[in-house]
Amino acid sequence: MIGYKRIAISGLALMVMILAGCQKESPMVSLGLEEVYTIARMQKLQLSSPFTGEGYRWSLLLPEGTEQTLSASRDMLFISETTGIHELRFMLIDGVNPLDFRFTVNVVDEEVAYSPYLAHVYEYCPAPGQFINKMPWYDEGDTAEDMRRKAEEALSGTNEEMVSLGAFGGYITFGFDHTVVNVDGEYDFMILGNAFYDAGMEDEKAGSCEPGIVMVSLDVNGNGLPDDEWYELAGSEYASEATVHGYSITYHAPDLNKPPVPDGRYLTDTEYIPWEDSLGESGYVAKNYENTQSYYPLWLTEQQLTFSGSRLAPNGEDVFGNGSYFKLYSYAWGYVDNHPNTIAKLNSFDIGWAVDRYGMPVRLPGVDFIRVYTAINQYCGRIGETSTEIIRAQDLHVE
Ligand SMILES: [Ca+2]
Ligand SMILES: [Ca+2]
Ligand SMILES: [Ca+2]
Repeated sequence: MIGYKRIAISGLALMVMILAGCQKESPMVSLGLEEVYTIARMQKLQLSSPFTGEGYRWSLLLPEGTEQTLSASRDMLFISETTGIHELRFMLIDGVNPLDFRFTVNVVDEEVAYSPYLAHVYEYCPAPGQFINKMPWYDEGDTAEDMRRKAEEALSGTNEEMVSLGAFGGYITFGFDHTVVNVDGEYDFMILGNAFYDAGMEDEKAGSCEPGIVMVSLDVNGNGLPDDEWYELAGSEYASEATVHGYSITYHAPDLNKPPVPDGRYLTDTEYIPWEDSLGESGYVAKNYENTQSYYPLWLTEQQLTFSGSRLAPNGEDVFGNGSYFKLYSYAWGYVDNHPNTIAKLNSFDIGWAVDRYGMPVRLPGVDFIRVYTAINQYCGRIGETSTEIIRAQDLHVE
């Protein structure tokens, strides 16, 4: 593992460094930046100006003599998908003590070859659903950590065992053994689900399409945990008036003493798991004859679960009007479990789609954490609640 030198300087440390610099008569030591950094590809080099100033500019010096600005803030994060030598420049804009410093970042191959496939599941937090406690399988006594590990085993590498996220809001957070680089103008990673078009519905692109929204995050604080800012990847419906941003929903654990209310056809209890949402609506995740286990995550002690995010409009059509056959239409692009896995492009994602909470585009050099959540709150008769499933995730820049 090739590390990088991270510059994080407290007032005291800075004083010590300046003193050391005086003794060695080396102005670069007092500056707190190195002349040469060596990092592995797809690893982050995070630098910070050791001094405050009126302005900052970090840039990449391009071979043709031009400069590409990387950051205009005190901090700069550099990452490269490919190996090679990069010349960088840091300018501290200040009327009293300006600085203009050039340095080199040498990007080399990793020592142990990266895997292109999902390596870690950080959180598995499904909403209630007919495949919860089955995908992955819950054994009595399992904890949240056991279920996280089971989800990780199911999805790691090319295992391709299905993991269900349940009804609206249920999510999973995962990552790779490296940072996924945002290559400009290219898809960066792919996530596969279990969507399909019904026979004869290829032109309509409808069948079992259960879109999940993707969020991404960069490990800015460098602690290896997904506790940094999250950004939504804005898919085709992001700006639609039918999309509800800032939506939230609360599900309640089923009352085991309540007499079930069957519909006499597909459902053993139409009033199984109650929910209410931020729009003032309420309803139930019903229970069906086919899946008889608990639909509420059995490893949790909480009696209610709240999820929030952007909600896409319902996409199902009750073809015969009796709940026997629902056709779920796909959305155009930018969602998981929304088009068949055979169409790689429509299951691929560009970090360049990231937006902040205000909907403003964000330029991320790469991402360490990816989250997928079920984006529709919908119940479809015989086939039950709409839930996103995933089976694999893959970095498209690693062979
Ligand atoms: Ca990209
Ligand atoms: Ca973090
Ligand atoms: Ca699905």
